[in-house]
Amino acid sequence: MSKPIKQNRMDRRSFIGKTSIALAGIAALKSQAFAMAAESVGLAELYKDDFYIGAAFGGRILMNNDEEMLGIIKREFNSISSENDFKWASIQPSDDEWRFEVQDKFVKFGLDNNMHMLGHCLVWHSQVPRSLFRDADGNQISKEGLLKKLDYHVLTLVDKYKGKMNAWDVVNEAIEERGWRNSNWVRIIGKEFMERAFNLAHEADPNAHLIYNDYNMDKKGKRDQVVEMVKDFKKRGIPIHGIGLQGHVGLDYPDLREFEASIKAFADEGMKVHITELDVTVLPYDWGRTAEISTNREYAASLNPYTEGLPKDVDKKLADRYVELFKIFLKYRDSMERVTFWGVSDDQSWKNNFPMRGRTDYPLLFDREHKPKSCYDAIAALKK
Ligand code: 9MR
Repeated sequence: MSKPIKQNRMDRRSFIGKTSIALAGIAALKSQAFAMAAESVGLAELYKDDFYIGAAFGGRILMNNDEEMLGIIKREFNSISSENDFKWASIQPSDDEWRFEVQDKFVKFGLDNNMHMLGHCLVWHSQVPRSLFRDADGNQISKEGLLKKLDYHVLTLVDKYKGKMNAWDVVNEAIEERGWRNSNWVRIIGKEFMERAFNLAHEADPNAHLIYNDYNMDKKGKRDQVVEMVKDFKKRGIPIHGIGLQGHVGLDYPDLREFEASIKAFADEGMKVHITELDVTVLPYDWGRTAEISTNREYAASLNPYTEGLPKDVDKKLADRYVELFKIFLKYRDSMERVTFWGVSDDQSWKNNFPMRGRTDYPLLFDREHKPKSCYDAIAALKK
């Protein structure tokens, strides 16, 4: 006996209702399964045809043999940067003293896990030993004296890891919007310290990929200065292979069209492009956006609003921001060599303490319990 139509309709409607609930359930399960699959596959695998996916991490993880973090790094990333240990003050704290313990562990970890490795950084104005710019009597060192120290540092370090370290940030943060940073390097040697560093690194390891790295690269002035330097280096045969855009960004800065314009400008010069220190702060600020290391601010609770967790709407904004960024990176995949996050999990990010100590920020892919966040899922989903 056929059912009355009304009944049928009712049935059908409730069937549709149930089906869509069931389908929504299946979709949720599927996306959960996707997320879990992505988590077990890892971002590096998902992006393997596009660019390296890297992470910077601190030496403590290696010294403590932190298996949980090392496990995440092995699963998710195929390029590694050391957050601090290759900086001049860490690796050569005085003229005749070198420290290689944690650095050797870093390189061994990279080799054992077949990872691309970045040495950060050979020459920077910051994180250098006090004695560097002084002579034996404590006076300002002469140009010749500093050139000797530069040669010794770069040749020793690049030679030691020759054939193992794939790439070096040869010079970090030397160019400003209106010209060269007035650092001790420029004051004592002149701006040719930079080409000297690139030449030395190339001499020590002709196969190493050599990078100039800087922050605020979206700024037109900086972009133009960097392009001018690259053109000049190319003309004079000074070995430079890549440009690193650090990528310490926020939810509302920089204008991503400007960031993209810089990626394009560097790629157009034949440079490989590296996003070297990516993180997205969600915290409010009342200072000029910057990664300038000398910036310091006193703690203000009003600028630390998410101590109890990240509200859903901000979490969504963060995921959307990461998606916008990754869409740009994928657009330039032919020139984009690597996208490296400046840390793995939120609890370990420098952003919690810069430029104001003691805040709770959420800039990275893994949360304080080391679980992948929505932004992780969003980046993974782009490759499905
Ligand atoms: O994240 C790094 C932090 O742990 C150090 O205290 C700081 C000073 O050495 O450097 C941070 O890393 C910087 C990087 O070396 C260069 N670009 C800006 C990064 C954030 O300050």
